[in-house]
Amino acid sequence: GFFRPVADDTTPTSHRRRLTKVSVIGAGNVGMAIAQTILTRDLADEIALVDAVPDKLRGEMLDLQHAAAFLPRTRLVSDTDIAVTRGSDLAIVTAGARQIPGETRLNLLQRNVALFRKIVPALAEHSPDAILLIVSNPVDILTYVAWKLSGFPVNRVIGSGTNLDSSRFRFLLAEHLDVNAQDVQAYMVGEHGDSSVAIWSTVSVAGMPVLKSLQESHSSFDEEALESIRRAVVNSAYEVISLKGYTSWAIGYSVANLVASILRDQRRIHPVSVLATGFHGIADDHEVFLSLPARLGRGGVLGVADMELTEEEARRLRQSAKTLWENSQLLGL
Ligand code: 6V0
Repeated sequence: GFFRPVADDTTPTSHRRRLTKVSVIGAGNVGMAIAQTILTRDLADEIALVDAVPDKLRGEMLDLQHAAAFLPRTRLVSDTDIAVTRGSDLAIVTAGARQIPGETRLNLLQRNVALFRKIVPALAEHSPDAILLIVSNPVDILTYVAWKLSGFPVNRVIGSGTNLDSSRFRFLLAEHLDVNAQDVQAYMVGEHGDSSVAIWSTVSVAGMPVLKSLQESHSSFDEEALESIRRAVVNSAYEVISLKGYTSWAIGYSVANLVASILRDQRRIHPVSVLATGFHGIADDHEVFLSLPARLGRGGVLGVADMELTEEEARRLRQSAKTLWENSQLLGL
């Protein structure tokens, strides 16, 4: 060969770094944006892509492979058979029917539960120690479905939840205040989508709470104005979908950000969909997944913050929990 061997590699097995494998199920707009961001951020040694449409899947894989000269070395594999995901550290599920303009996320439910019955048990069988990260919508209830179908402990099943809603919220506030969105702390919790709850008391810039000063400087910052900002966050998803047909870049970055926190054991706090039973007065016998600020690391969800909410915020959360629980009861899991 081109290189002459130097010596046998005698590195003890215990000193060899275990390779990190991430699988992305569903190579659509969202799955590919996620895979692309994971590649550029060098978060995995191997990425396995799975989709039901073989030509599109192979085309996407080749297209990414052709960028190898510009990227960290990452092995890319793809197959329509979920066995290609064997031994994953993390499996990200984006497969599913896409939200069509005007369709609510809950309408997607029945279509996607049938899909999950095919995908999730197979994923769990091939990667029994993996962390499952669910992105397909409606994400909160599908995270619950994935938890039930996988039989995994609850710390290893996470929904991307309001991580994206929170970044949209931070973007809007950052534009308004003319600061970098990374310096804006602001959490949206609860259901991803229409009923998400903006926690105004968490809004701070460089550690300084801003709501009070905003309300003092703009007499217009009343309850109604706050609700219109929350609605703008919710509507931004529908706006992008009506303009370009789907959303991809922001969800790609937001999921890759979760992947980094998990695989690199960063212990960062992200609003993601977790089992919320018992939090904020959610009934002890209602198993529902909703977004709450969660501490993420290599073990998955390491802890969930019991944040202080106003009575109104807690009431909205319980309302979403009730709707989600009632819907999940119709699924017969
Ligand atoms: P898309 O572009 O239609 O991609 C879905 C992919 O899934 C397609 O390529 C399908 O071929 C594939 N697929 C279908 N059935 C299977 C199967 N059995 N096995 C493997 N693959 C299959 O949709 P898009 O990528 O735009 O969206 C994917 C999902 O993400 C949808 O449910 C969206 O609603 C959801 N999103 C969730 C967000 C969040 O914040 N949680 C944000 C954006 C989109």
